[in-house]
Amino acid sequence: MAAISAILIVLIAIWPINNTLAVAATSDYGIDALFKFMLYFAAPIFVFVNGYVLYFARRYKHRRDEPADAVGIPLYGVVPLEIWWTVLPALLMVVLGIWSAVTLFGLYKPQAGALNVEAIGHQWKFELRYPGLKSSFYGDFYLPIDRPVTMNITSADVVHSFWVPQFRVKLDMVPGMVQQLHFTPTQIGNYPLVCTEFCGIGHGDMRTTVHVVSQADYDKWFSGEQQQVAAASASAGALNLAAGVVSKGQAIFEQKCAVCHNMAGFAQKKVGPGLQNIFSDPAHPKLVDGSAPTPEDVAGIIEKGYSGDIGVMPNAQANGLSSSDVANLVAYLKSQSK
Ligand code: HEC
Ligand SMILES: [Cu+2]
Repeated sequence: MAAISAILIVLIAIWPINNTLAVAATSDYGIDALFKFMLYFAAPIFVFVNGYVLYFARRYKHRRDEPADAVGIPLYGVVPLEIWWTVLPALLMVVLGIWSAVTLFGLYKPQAGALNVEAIGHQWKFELRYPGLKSSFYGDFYLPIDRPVTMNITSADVVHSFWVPQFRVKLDMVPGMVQQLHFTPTQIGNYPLVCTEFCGIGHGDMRTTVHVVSQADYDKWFSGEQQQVAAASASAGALNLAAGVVSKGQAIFEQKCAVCHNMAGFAQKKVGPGLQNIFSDPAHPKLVDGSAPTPEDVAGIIEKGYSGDIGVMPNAQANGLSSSDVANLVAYLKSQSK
C-alpha cells in the first residue's frame, strides 16, 4: 500500500492539471497547488483505508469450522494508534484551513481598473448586466482579455452558483445578497459558465458560455449589444407616465412586487422596503438611490433596478414589465401615497 501510495503521489506531482483543464484566468491564488496538496494526502488515505478494509475482510472473515456466535478479538483501544490518527489529520486540517483562508482572501481582493459586471441567477439561466448597456440580457457574454473583472453575483430566486472551471473561481449566487468575485481572464477562448448548486429541475440546463476575446473584438460585441438594446427599447414604446392606470398597477404589484415589498411604511421591510407613501414620506425624503421621489425617478428604479444597502431590486426586464406596466405601477404607488 505504501508503494501504491508513493506511485500515486509521484503521478499527482507530475500531472499537469493545466492540460486537463486549462487555466484561463489569473491563477496566482494557488488554487491548483492547493488542489494537488489535498490530493497528495487523499491518495494514501484512500489506498490505506480501502486496502485495510479489503485485507481485514479476508483476514478475519467467518471460518466454516467456527460456531455461528463466535466472538472476535476483543480490542478496546490502542493508545499510540489513537494518538497518531488524531494528531496527523488535525495537523493536516490546520494547514489546509490556513492555506484555504489565504487563497480565499486572494479571490476577494478587488483589482484597480476592473470591469464591473453583474451576474444574476434565475431558474434556470444567467442574466448579465454591463455598465453602459441599458438593459440586461441572458446567456452568452464576452470579457476582454487581460482586464481585471469584478463579477457582482446574486440571484433573483433560489440559491445558484457561479462557476467557470477554467477561471478556477466559484461562488454561490444568493438571493438578497451581492457578493463579488475578482479575476482576470488571461487566455482567449470560450469557456462554460455552469450552475453548481442544485436549483430545481432545470438545473442541468443552467449553463452558458463566457467568451474571452481581444479588446477589439470585445468593443465590437459591446457596440453591437448597445445597438440591439437601443432598437429593442425603441420598439417597446416610450414610457408615458400620464397614461398609468391605478387598478392595473395594483394587479401587477400583487403579482410581481408583493413578494418583496409590503404596501406599508418604508420600515416595514420584506426583501425590499415598504413602498407606501414613497412620494411623501418625511422620514425618507429621498429614494434609495439618492434621487428625489418624483414619478420619473420612481419609474427609473422600476425600469433599471437598483442594488444598494438593502439588497437587489430587479430591473423591468427581470420582472417582465413593459413600459405601460411601469406607468401603471407608478400610478398605483402614487395612489397609495398621502
Ligand atoms: C426580488 C425582490 C424585489 C422585487 C420582486 C421587487 N423589488 Fe423593488 N426593491 C427591492 C429591494 C431589495 C429594494 C431596495 C434596494 C436597495 O436600496 O438596496 C427595492 C427598491 C424599490 C424601490 C425604491 C424604494 C425607495 O424607497 O426608494 C421601488 C420604487 C421599488 N423597489 C418598486 C418595485 C416594484 C414596483 C416592483 C414590482 C414590479 C418591485 N419593486 C419588485 C426588491 C424587490
Ligand atoms: Cu442554478
